[in-house]
Amino acid sequence: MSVYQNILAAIENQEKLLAVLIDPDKFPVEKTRGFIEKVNVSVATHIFVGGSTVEAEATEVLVNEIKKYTKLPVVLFPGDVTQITDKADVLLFLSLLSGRNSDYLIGKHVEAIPKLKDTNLEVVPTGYILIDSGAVTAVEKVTGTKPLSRDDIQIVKDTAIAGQFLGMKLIYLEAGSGAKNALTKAIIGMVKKELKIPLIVGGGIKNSQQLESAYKAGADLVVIGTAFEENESFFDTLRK
Ligand code: 1GP
Repeated sequence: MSVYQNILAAIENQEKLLAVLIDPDKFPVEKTRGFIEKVNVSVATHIFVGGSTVEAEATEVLVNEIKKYTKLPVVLFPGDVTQITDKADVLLFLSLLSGRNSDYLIGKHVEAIPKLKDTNLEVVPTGYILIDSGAVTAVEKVTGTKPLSRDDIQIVKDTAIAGQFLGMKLIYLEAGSGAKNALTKAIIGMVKKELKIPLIVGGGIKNSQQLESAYKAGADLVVIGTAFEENESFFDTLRK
């Protein structure tokens, strides 16, 4: 079964999914084994790898290392074409639907094809929607786009549905890595109500209460990065 089919099956069984995000730019590769051992005994279901700015070979080195220690699917969540490696299981083929920079809507995708066409990587088209979290995020800086306002839920909702109509298989609502304010239940709930495809939520989720609240609001898969980077004992509260 593909990673995407597994996600659909989990949702069908009313299971909630949790991805641990590792940014190759910030994560010392020698810490991989100890870190992944903690991931393995936690409720995490996926490992996402990616960052806004990452050195050319760093992603592949890290993915190879992660793969030594876990059976969990490794999902590329790339900030750029250089982060694509066939050592991972699946690639989120992200379109930044909240922005109007054509590079991040189609340009980078065309650039990626020579790298992708001879691999067995599963490719999942994903609508990526950045929402204002009160501070300028790395995504905003790198892509030169503005996030959607969190007060305009209608636009957020319409953007997500437009992504679905364009054929995206996932929608990722993003508050930005290390966001001071995670997305509200209201935004998550309103988007989820209208969507027929799985909903990923991430950015600024730092504890189990916020995680539960995102699930209750309708997130199918939650992504957490910074909270694990800053405090690995967070895993202790998320044991299987
Ligand atoms: C960032 O949504 C992810 O792209 C995770 O955010 O690092 O704030 O957990 P955090």
